[in-house]
Amino acid sequence: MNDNYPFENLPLPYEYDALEPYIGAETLRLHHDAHLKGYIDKLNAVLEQNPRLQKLTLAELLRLPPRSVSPETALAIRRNAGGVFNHRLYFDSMAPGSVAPRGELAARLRRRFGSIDGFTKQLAEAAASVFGSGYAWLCEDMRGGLLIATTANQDTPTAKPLLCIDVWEHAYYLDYRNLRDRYIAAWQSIVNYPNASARLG
Ligand code: MN3
Repeated sequence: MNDNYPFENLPLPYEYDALEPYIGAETLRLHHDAHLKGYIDKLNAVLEQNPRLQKLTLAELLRLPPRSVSPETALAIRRNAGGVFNHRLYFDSMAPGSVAPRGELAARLRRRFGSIDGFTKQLAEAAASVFGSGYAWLCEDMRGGLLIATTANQDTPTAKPLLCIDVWEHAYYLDYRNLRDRYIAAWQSIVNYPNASARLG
């Protein structure tokens, strides 16, 4: 895992066309090779100017103590370390051919949301409700409870993320134009629940 400066754009764990017909190869290529690459390059540029931050992991960069850096640096890190973290998790939250949640994750989803369908419906509603650009997340709180969260821009939730859906228009516009609901519905067919399970505390 490349978790320190200099950050690299690691290859996707699947081919660009592997998520078709739900997400097209052109969308995925642009999203990974242009959008994520942009956040990586900008994060590296900020860290190049701030050598004392170069040893920090991505998670540590996202939890920098307030006022430990200038407001401009703090904002640039929040946007770009967030952009790297969020996109890595998003691409890791997908796989060709979703299988239903199993084991401990399935049990905890049922306990919290009543059923797996109840969870997917609430996640879809949360993703649809994001105003402008952002993400919807499944997270685990410090007591092990599951929750759904939304964030704006490249902000990252305070609870531990297990999976996320990117609802910035660049994630779906080529495939679905402005129809975010259609993208969200299609996305349910490519969710990587085994990866979400592996992140449970
Ligand atoms: Mn994106």
